[in-house]
Amino acid sequence: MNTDECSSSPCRNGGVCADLINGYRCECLLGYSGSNCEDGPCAFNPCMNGATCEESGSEFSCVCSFGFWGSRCEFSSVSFQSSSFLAYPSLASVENSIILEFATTLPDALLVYNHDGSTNQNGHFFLLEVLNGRVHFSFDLGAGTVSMATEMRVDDGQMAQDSGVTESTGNSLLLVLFY
Ligand SMILES: [Ca+2]
Repeated sequence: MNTDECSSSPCRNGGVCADLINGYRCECLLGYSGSNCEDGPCAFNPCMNGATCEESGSEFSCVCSFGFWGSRCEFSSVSFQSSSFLAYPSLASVENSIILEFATTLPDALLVYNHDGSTNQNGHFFLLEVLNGRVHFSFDLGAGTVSMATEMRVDDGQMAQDSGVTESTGNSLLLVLFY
């Protein structure tokens, strides 16, 4: 006599039950596993470095711990506490090449500020900052302040995949300044 082991609906998360002789088998939906499809996409800890895994159907997303980023929080980065900065001597009055990569979730942040050391209001400077989520580049080489800004927002917390000023998909800028 064959009993229907599927009558108790043992398969979870949308799994389909197949009745067998003295048993059953669950056919799990994509993203689920286990004999009763009890393991969701977070069951195998895909998020790294202390991240929290959140399930949404068969998909998962990682909420990274502070200082980590990436789809699985596999990358680490040096971060600044609020209102802190690194200070260096002013750049020399020659060609300077600055390659900068950053990731931020803040809509407003100072990235680079360089001035010529003079204390009057006509001093030369350049400034790279994030304002309202967009990168602004400002400078004054003696003819008044010039400002330009990106249209895309960069405060998505993601690091750029490649660098170069012509790339509009990431958070990298290549600045070549001629004084
Ligand atoms: Ca059976």
